[in-house]
Amino acid sequence: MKTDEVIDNIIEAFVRIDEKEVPDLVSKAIAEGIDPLLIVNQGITVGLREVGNLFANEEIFLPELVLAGQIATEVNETLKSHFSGDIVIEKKGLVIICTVSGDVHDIGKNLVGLLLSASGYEVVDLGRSIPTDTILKKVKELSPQIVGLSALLTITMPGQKEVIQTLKEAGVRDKVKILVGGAPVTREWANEIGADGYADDASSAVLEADQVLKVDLESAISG
Ligand code: B1M
Repeated sequence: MKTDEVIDNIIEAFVRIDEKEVPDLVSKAIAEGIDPLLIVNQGITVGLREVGNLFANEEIFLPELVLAGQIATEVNETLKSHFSGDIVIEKKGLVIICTVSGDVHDIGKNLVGLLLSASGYEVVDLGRSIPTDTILKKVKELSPQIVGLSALLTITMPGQKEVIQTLKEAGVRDKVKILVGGAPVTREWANEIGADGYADDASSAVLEADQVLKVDLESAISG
């Protein structure tokens, strides 16, 4: 079967919220040698977004949304081993990552953490719905190079801004780069709140992390 067809089948199985078919198709895709990144970015992510649209249009309801989330979490666990291990590297830096306060969505954040870790970052995942004070405490305690903040709800996006403000007030904002993302988050929003980087998917998050740290390195050299 062609890659496109396999990916389309995964999306369709997500839309049907088929808890047996999705994991089966993902395992099959892996066995056929399809790039796990493609499965994540074009299969699982797109499938879940379609599910989100059905929910928004009241064609499905909360129990189905919960089930779709569980299916994706399970499948991502299976994919984990296909990301880690094959690339090894000296550590590029420490990243603290979490979903902001009031927001329990963690599937995208987990994927971002997974790819950052597979590409050489040490990742400390604080979890989901993490209070701003906890993030500040961890920044002071661990001195990471990057803080990654995920938000999936429009009403929790201001939580990203609050973290930046809080780090500023505590005098640690300049010691760390802030990377933001999540479905409703845009580059414009990232600029508006004074984040250093933004990414719209997990692979771009790795590139963006590399980018913000390289810029830092260059300014250190020129300074
Ligand atoms: Co909810 N939910 N949800 N949900 N959910 C959305 C986000 C929604 C868009 C669905 C919809 O109505 N169309 C909508 C938000 C509307 C809005 O705010 N504008 C919504 C809603 C309303 C809700 C509830 C309020 C529903 C209710 O209770 N009535 C509730 C809120 C709970 C809360 O947080 N307080 C809720 C709950 C849930 C579940 C728990 C059932 C479940 C989450 C399970 C879990 O995460 N463990 C869930 C799900 C599954 C979704 C959808 C369908 C899928 C989200 C997802 O995992 N996508 C979602 C629909 C959508 O997003 N369009 C929806 C797949 C994932 C791989 O993509 O998370 O976008 P994503 O991550 C991507 C990028 O965004 C980026 O990279 C990731 C990988 O490619 N990225 C980053 C993410 N974080 C990043 C950080 C970075 C960089 C990139 O740097 C640090």
